[in-house]
Amino acid sequence: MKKTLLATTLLIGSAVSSFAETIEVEMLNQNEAGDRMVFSQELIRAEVGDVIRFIPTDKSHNAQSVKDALPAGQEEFRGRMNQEVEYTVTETGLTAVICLPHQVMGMVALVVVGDDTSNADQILEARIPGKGMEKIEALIEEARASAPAAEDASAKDS
Ligand SMILES: [Cu+2]
Repeated sequence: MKKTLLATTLLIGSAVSSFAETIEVEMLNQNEAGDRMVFSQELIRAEVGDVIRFIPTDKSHNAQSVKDALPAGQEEFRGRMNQEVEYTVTETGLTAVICLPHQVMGMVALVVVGDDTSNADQILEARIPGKGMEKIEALIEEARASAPAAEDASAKDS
């Protein structure tokens, strides 16, 4: 019974996500878990048409894409220090997002659009230093592990 309810919730969830959304991500000196220099969301799931808004809640951060670490056809973006910036999603696939001064400390995020992880190898070849790339690798694993299995699960339960 519980499983059926969960499957129903997942179906409703995916139906809702077909409308364009604005996803807000904060740039933080510290999150609730105590991690320093982080984006409030690190695995950002989105759909084509969504807007991801990076908000300078704390000072001395920016948000930007990385050369060659985004889907073909997707426009790069580069927020200035302490400035809000919006990333309008036009393509499916993975995009790496960094804070330029803190990427080496792991201040990065991964945008996953349409559960499409087909450009993962391209992301892993991009130039992201230190802990930034370690976290990107972990986020890609997380994105793969939690991707389209939902459909199979609901089919089994019904
Ligand atoms: Cu930063």
